[in-house]
Amino acid sequence: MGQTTRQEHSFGVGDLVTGPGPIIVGILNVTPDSFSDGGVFLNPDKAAERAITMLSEGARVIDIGGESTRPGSDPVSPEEEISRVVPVIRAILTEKPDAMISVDTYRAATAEASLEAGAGIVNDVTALRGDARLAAVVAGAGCPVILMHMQGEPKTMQQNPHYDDVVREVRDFLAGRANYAISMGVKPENIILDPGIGFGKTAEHNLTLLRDLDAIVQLGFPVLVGASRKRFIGTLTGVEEARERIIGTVTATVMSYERGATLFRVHDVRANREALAMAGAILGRG
Ligand code: HH2
Repeated sequence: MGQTTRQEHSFGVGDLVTGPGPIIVGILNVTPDSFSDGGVFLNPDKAAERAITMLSEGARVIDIGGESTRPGSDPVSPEEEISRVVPVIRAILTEKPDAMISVDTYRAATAEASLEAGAGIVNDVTALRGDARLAAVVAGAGCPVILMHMQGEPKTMQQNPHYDDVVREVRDFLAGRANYAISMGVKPENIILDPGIGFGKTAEHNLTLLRDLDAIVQLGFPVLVGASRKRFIGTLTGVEEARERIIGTVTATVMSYERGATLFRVHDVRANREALAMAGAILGRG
């Protein structure tokens, strides 16, 4: 498949989480319709430029998505998704051969094409439920995988989210998906868990999950939080424009870090990095 790949996917989560400090995962949506940056990075060179800026600002991973999962969004075809993400992965690695790239997909075909092009992490918002083949792809590649909680599916998930006990249900779901991944041959040390902020959740559900995040941290896997610019931050802060929800985002990042999350999927890398540097120093984790 053309270009040489940068690594043999020998990379494990351990290499990330044992490094100094928290890990910033910079968001790069190569979509026409993402809620805060849709249509901005459709051109692969522009997308690569954005990735390189985020890396220079302190992102340790770039998470590339070719399909929006915003509430109400429609799926795209696998071919379309691959044609959006693979050229961007190639363009980034041409400029920055050591860049760690994660692909935000639930499709095995897209994950395979992305890993082949040099991505090193799979970020699956369906936690290996969306495509029966993905678990085998991830296990075979020996790469880290992010398993995220979602109630329902993007098209309808925000219509009437309901839980009896959101923390218990999300925790039990994630524990179950981690066990499933391990049963399919994924190494435990390659698993990252994510409560799925905004995925089939009211503002109250999101806040409860962030408040009680240690229940998920206690499962023993690294925890990623993706609150960046999301609707509930706009609602709580009164900031309507998604791109301006930086202060609310940074607050969620810092408070999640205090509760034990170690990976943060964000659009605004610099602000989150600076806040985490301060928080780490105050908490004595610097
Ligand atoms: N959130 C979004 C997409 N992917 N992956 C993980 N692991 N965690 C998240 O919270 C998460 C995610 C949605 O945000 P965004 O990518 O900014 O928007 P869109 O889905 O509209 O492309």
